[in-house]
Amino acid sequence: MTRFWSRAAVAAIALGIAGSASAAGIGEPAPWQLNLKAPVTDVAQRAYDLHTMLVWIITAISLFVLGLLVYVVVRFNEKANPVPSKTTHHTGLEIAWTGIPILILVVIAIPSFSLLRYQVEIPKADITVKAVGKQWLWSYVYPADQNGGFEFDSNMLTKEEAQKAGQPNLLAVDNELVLPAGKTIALQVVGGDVIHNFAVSSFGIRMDAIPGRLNQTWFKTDKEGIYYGQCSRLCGQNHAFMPIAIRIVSPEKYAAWLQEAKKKFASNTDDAIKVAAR
Ligand SMILES: [Cu+2]
Repeated sequence: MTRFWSRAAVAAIALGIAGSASAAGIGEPAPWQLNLKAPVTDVAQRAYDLHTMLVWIITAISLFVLGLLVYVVVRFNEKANPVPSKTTHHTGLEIAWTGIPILILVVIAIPSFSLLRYQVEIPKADITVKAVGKQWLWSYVYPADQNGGFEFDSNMLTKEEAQKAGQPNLLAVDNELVLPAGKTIALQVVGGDVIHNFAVSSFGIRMDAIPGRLNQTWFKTDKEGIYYGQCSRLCGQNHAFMPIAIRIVSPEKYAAWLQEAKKKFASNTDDAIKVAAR
């Protein structure tokens, strides 16, 4: 899918809803937004392109069928065509209306399977972190062998707190998942109680968090910023209030943050809990 076509699609949508542009950051939804969020990983970009291609195919098919209907109504109504033809078979036409849809499906399937493979095959990771979905918050675990060795909870901010922080209501959290730009991140996702789902559309990731099963996905982005996501599996009363906020920073800032976080969340480690329980 070329950039031209995806731009053309965006332009077509923009014409339909003039004035939809917003000052919102790239990692969050905008008022009156119709298109997907701006993709910032290769996976998200490829998903975006596949989506754009499908929109064009669907549009072409819909217009073609609409054209045929209009033609039939005008050309073959009782007045225009009082003596209808008794034709029942047309071999050429039957081959065409079987063969062409098959070809269209093949054209869709090739990039679709290729993207699926790209998403599922996790490349060698620079950093591995774990997200645990709980009713109704996310906990993040940074393994000890990667200069981490701590975990913390990430709770949604109240409306007032979010406003104060200059962040979007219902998406801002107290402790963000901080990760460096330009590194391949392997993300393990698991459920702590019921099934949740870790979904961040700017990254093109959406992974079920299932109790007792360790799922894995990955992402890599060069764009620093905050990217918001939400739990995307109905998990109970406060399902809508367990947002995900990922802050992508430079590797230097990440190293500094790790040092700080280690101290800040030291009391959350397993060792500390074991000591406290003694
Ligand atoms: Cu949930």
